[in-house]
Order: sequence, then structure tokens, then C-alpha cells
Amino acid sequence: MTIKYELLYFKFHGLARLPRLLLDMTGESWQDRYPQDWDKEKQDQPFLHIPVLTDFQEDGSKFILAESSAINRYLAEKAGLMGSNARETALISQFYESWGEIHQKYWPLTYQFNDMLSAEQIDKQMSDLREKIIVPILTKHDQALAKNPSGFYVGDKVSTSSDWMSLADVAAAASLPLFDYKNQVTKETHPHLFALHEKLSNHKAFKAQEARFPGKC
Ligand SMILES: N[C@@H](CCC(=O)N[C@@H](CS)C(=O)NCC(=O)O)C(=O)O
Repeated sequence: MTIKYELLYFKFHGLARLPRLLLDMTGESWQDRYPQDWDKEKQDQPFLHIPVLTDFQEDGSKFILAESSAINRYLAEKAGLMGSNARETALISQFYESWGEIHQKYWPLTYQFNDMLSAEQIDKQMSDLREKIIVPILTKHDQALAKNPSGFYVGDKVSTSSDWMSLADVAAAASLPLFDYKNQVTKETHPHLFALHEKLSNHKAFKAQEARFPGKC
């Protein structure tokens, strides 16, 4: 079978979590590639980082794309998950970017800032992030989901597949379990977000993801 896509990333989920889910959702054949000698291979990448997607073209050429958000949008478009008009696409991007804000603010506090801040400072920053950003923003998300009878973020017929899912839904379902909400985001407080997560957890791409690198984030 000819391979349509290849994703270069390390052997864990990290920034490849969404690209891998979306690759499964394109219905095309694809493969992971793990760097053998990253220090060498780094120089060959568009911006010296991974993930990097290669899309093998019919004429034998390669389309190479870096930056996880660009990769996610490209693959979501290929999978029919970016809506069917400019407004749907914009709303899908809006919710997707909003999850992006949480990721961008949360992970540095969990990893990079450990060297610069004391444990108390990190706790304080994390609690501010939770109270002022994560919980109130996810409350808005839950309210938006509540308004849509489909249970997805963006109206009807946003997808060529029968279930109307979009990049925003995939990002939400993949992201929801990753953060420590200290019991402030639960099935009771944010029922629509949890219902979306539960619905997508049964999707075969999510099942395949679960089986990949168990126990690693
Ligand atoms: N803005 C980039 C960040 C990519 C990034 O930082 N990737 C890390 C892995 S998560 C990486 O390439 N680390 C190895 C290195 O920089 O040498 C994106 O979203 O794709």
C-alpha cells in the first residue's frame, strides 16, 4: 500500500497527539517516523522542531509542513473537519485556538518554569491560571456546546462524515483529560464537555490513540 502521509515525532504523544488522531480520521494510509539521530535530523526540519508532516504527492514530490497548529488545520481540512463555509471554519478555529491558549499557558508551568520559580510560585500561578482562565473559559465552552443540539461545537453539516464533528471537537476531546482542574471542571460542572469527550472516546481514532504509547504523555 502506498503511504500518503508520514509524521516525524518522538515516541510519545506530546504535540503529535492531535496530528495522529487527525491522520487516522483522513482515512488515508500514514506512518509514524521517529528520529534516529535527532541532533542531525533537526537541521533538516523547516523550523528545527517536530512534529513535521510529509504529504507524498501523486507526482512523486513531497509537501512538507511544520508547526503543529498548521499541521492540525491541514489534516482537519483533509478529513473534512473544517466546516463547509468561512463562518463555520472561523468558529471551528475560534474554539480550537481557545484550547490552544490553555495548552500554551499550562504546560510551561508544568515543565519549563520549574527551574525559574519556587514550588509555591508555581502553585500560585497554576491556581491563578485555573481560576481566571481555565475554569471560566471552559464554562463558556460548555455553554456553547449546550446551545447546539448536535452536542458538537459548530452547527450542523460541518463535516463530510455523518457525525458533524470538527477540529474543535477533536481538540476538546483530546485535551479535556490532560489538565489537573482540582475538581473544578467535572461531569457535574461541565456536562456538555464531558459528554463530547465520552462520545469521541468511542471513535476508532481515539481507541487507536489510547493503544499508542500507553502510560506516556
Ligand atoms: N511551535 C512548534 C513547537 C514544536 C516543538 O517545540 N517541538 C519540540 C517537541 S514537543 C521539539 O522539536 N523538541 C526538540 C528540539 O527542539 O530540538 C509546534 O507547535 O510545532
